[in-house]
Amino acid sequence: MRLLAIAGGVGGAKLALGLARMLPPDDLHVIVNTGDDEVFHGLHVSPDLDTVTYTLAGLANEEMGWGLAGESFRALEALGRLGADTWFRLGDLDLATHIRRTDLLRRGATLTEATREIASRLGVRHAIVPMSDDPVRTIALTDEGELAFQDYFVRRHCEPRISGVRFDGAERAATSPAFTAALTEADAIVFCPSNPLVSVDPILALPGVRAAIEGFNGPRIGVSPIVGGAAVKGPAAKMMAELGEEVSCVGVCSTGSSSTRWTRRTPMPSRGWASAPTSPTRS
Ligand code: FO1
Repeated sequence: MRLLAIAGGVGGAKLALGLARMLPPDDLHVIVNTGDDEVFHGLHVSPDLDTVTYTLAGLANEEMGWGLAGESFRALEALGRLGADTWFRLGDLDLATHIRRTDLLRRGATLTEATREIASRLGVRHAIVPMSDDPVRTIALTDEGELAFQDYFVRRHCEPRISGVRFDGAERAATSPAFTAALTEADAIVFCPSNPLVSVDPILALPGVRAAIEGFNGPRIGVSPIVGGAAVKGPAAKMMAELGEEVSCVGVCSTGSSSTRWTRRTPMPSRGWASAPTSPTRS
């Protein structure tokens, strides 16, 4: 059974880990959102790719929900002393990943190749695949104006009220070759319990993805990140409420098709959404 899993950060990583424990490496492709990617201190940071990679490698920092276990922040403190912005907390160990990724990209590697190299060096055997090798940037439209995703999510703690979400570059971006191949070869598609608005939707916004999923013949299974009217973790419920979506697994299903509030709405052709089990990480 070849499975294609669509994932964002923590929620996606947790289900991907469970799937990786059950499936041989050739049978699982985890397609990961890169709309959250950002450049900090000149380094290309791919938060969701790293969360999935660290989780599958058994190296994730479970208390923070991002980065590596046993992390320290001495380099960041030093950067702060030198006048750099430090609201996005890059750990000392995590920095190695961003330095290595940036160097690989600078030498001509694609994001897919850089991700494969880093994941394989960290001992991950299943395929972790960026949704695209082209830049796509998630922008939150808020009552404080347009905010780049990490600005909204980390610097402003998701406090501004959102009226929409946009994926800059999505219409020009191509799906990564491994994503394209997995879409045609998969026997089943699983939507991980990731934020439908800013983790799943950027992937669906890439040209051809929605049509490929609509035309897919196998099972399409969604695991809802909303349980009992609240997000298992993160700001999904707040964001959905602000956009007028029903905060439930039904709402997740419909937001999963509205990549922005001004694009057409096509119901996701899912054959049923399961609720994620409640977890100690519920916020
Ligand atoms: N999330 C935070 O809430 N605060 C941070 O300072 C922070 C730093 C960070 C550094 C590297 C990384 O890969 C992720 C990081 N995250 C941080 C998580 C990230 O902002 C989000 O969880 C994802 O973009 C949403 O999936």
